Amino acid sequence: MNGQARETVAHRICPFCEACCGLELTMAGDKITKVRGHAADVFSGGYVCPKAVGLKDLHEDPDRLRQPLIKRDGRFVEATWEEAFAEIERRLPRILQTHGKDACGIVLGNPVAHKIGLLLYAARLARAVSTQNLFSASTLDQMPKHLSSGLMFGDWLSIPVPDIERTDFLLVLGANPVVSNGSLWTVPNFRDKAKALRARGGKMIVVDPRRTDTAKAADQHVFIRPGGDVFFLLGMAHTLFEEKLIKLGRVGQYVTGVDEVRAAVQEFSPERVAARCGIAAGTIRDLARQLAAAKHAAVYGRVGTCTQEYGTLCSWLVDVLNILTGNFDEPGGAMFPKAPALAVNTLGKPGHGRGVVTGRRKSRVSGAAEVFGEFPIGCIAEEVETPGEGQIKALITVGSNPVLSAPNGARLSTALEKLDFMISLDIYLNETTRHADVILPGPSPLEDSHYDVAFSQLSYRNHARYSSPVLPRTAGQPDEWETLARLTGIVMGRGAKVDIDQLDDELTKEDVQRMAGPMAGAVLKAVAPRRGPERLLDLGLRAGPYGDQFGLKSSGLNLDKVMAAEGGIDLGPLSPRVPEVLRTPSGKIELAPPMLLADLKRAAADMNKPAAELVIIGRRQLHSNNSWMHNLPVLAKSGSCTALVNPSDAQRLGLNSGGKARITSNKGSVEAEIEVSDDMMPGVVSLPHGWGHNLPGARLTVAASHPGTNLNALLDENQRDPLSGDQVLSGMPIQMTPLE
Ligand SMILES: Nc1nc2c(c(=O)[nH]1)N[C@H]1C(S)=C(S)[C@@H](COP(=O)(O)OP(=O)(O)OC[C@H]3O[C@@H](n4cnc5c(=O)[nH]c(N)nc54)[C@H](O)[C@@H]3O)O[C@H]1N2
Ligand SMILES: Nc1nc2c(c(=O)[nH]1)N[C@H]1C(S)=C(S)[C@@H](COP(=O)(O)OP(=O)(O)OC[C@H]3O[C@@H](n4cnc5c(=O)[nH]c(N)nc54)[C@H](O)[C@@H]3O)O[C@H]1N2
Ligand code: SF4
Ligand SMILES: [Mo]
Repeated sequence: MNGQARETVAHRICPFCEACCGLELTMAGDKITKVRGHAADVFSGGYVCPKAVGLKDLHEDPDRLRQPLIKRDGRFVEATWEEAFAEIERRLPRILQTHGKDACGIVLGNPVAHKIGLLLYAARLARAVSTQNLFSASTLDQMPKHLSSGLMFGDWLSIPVPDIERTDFLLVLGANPVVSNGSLWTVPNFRDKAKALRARGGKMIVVDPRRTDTAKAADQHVFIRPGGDVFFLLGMAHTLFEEKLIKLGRVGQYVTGVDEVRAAVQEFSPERVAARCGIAAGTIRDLARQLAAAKHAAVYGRVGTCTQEYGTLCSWLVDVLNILTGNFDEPGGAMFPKAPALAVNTLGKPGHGRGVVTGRRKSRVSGAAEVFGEFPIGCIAEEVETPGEGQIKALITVGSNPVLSAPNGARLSTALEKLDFMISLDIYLNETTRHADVILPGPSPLEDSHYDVAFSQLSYRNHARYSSPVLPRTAGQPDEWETLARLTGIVMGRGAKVDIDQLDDELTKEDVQRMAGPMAGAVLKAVAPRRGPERLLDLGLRAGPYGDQFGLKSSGLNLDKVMAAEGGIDLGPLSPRVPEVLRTPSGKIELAPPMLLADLKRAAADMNKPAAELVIIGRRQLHSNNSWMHNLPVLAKSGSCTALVNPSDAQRLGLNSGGKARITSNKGSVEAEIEVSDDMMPGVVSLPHGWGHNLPGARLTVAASHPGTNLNALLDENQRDPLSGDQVLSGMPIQMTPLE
């Protein structure tokens, strides 16, 4: 091509969001010249959103770290990998020896779920450190759904998803999949799937304090008072019982606790809950009747229903409605995916298990219960600040930016400065990693392999897809699993020069022996040439529900076959899995977990809480991803951070579009640009999260030039759903005053 590098085409699954779209990348040498959807991808069929093109800017971003950084005398200097690990070996083991394992906190961020190396090897690091002080983005997000699913179905990750291609009625609460592209529900091209649902005569209804793009694509939109979902859902359940609309269907024989739920929802009639949720009793009854009458229906609740003080109750009630109306585990209803690899609900004895427990330990300072091995992320600052045994002295962050992503980042920033040592695995010097002593960057997403271990467990259709690296890694750059393995070696006392392949062999052997017992030797031999995450994946695929069982079932899956299938392997629509999927001790679906029934008393006592005059909620934006994509020019030019205000509030407060306002809560005060919008429910303001890139010491050139406003500066790190530990991010009372 006239002296230019020859163009080649490569395929890669997009690592940015849960939709997991297959991309087609046109490359000229190591440059991306075009990004589009991979039409032959069996799962996403060519769909992409505008963020996909950000892959090029991310790969080329001069601010993206290519070398480790070490802080010396308060300034970051570039270091070799040997120097970085030597610094860690010099400082971390000493802290662990002096202060104990809990002195080292670990924070896992959103990208950990999107990267196979991070997901599988951060777990190993956490096991090696064995700290109680484990935190993650889950308590800013979906922990309530893990807990309700764990209590009802026996495993934290047995989360049902709507079978969108066969449903006739979809009730969406607190989610905006047209923009977010779906969450706890891997469903690329939601918009067209919703369109098809309506075209075949079905109906979509959205319950949200904002008329979102998803609401605009729906048949009906219902405003709800932020934090009011539990009351709305209780009113729905009440109506189903009162109007004798309950039909459990096939799964009925596996459900226990229906009578307890009937009694528990008795006091929450639509008439009593209406004011608290801001939805008229007649509307609640009508929606319950429509849900019950639909041939196939699914209720889906997401981030807006989790990040509130009754998050676990909401998450539970969503599935209670699915079950009570006979839509659970049925085609067109809410169904369990069956992932090909490493899903707990495909392992062990089908139909029974140990279930889940919480609160095996309490956090040291505020006594928050451990849930799914974690404490709430809002506890980090107090655990660093408060002296005593178990105080956090060292912190390891992995793909996590809690200074922007979590409430009250200002307090967290001050606390992080008090640490004796902080390590960040991250690709940017940003608001959080500026506090680190050592930053260890991962490779560009073009340089690593990809398989969605987590999201194949949440997919609208079963599938197996693998991406090989598009480009070779630059010299010296380790894969992130290798970096985590080396940290694990240091923590285990094997030193920075630990042979990570040998360590990986040992730890993998232990894992396999636990699972395969006497077969372990043969199993390991079968995957012998592989190393790292690929070996674990091959083990998972071969032992999984579609696997070749290490040769016993020659038609079954293994990694070679998945690698050879360029657009992936389609494993069909979701199919009923109850009772096989259950891992509860009773072998039943627990409709009435005692912990949840007890929490209803809290809700009942709160039923008459008056609405604050003005509250704030968050939103996601099409050209942005949480806190870290504002540095990519192609995306930055399309998104801006504005506070959406209903016209009646704007008029009352003297606010105008394009003008600025001061927003104040009892936690903080920020300035924001105003956008008057009748998409907002009166009394509710919406500001996107992940902005506020004006903090000193970060190296985000593009983001700093349009920093936006930090929503989380207004929120309270001590406000949580007490059951799941999820932080309350929605419905904070605020005041607004115009600024000249
Ligand atoms: N107010 C409010 N706050 C929210 C939310 C909300 O709705 N409202 N949403 C919450 C939700 S759902 C989530 S998931 C959290 C997310 O919050 P975080 O877990 O902090 O995730 P991100 O903000 O996406 O930041 C990702 C971090 O990983 C780094 N990174 C990106 N790619 C890689 C990589 O390949 N390797 C490594 N090692 N690092 C990488 C980025 O530089 C950044 O530091 O935010 C939450 N915060
Ligand atoms: N473009 C883009 N895509 C993303 C992300 C991103 O930052 N940008 N982030 C990714 C991540 S980490 C996640 S977890 C997913 C989340 O995916 P979604 O759950 O779809 O997230 P949001 O778009 O924030 O939608 C939440 C909705 O809840 C509404 N809401 C707020 N409070 C309440 C309430 O009290 N009740 C009800 N019923 N609704 C309420 C908000 O108005 C908003 O419309 O998106 C992912 N995809
Ligand atoms: S929807 Fe998500 S996975 Fe698909 S292209 Fe956009 S960012 Fe990537
Ligand atoms: Mo999230």
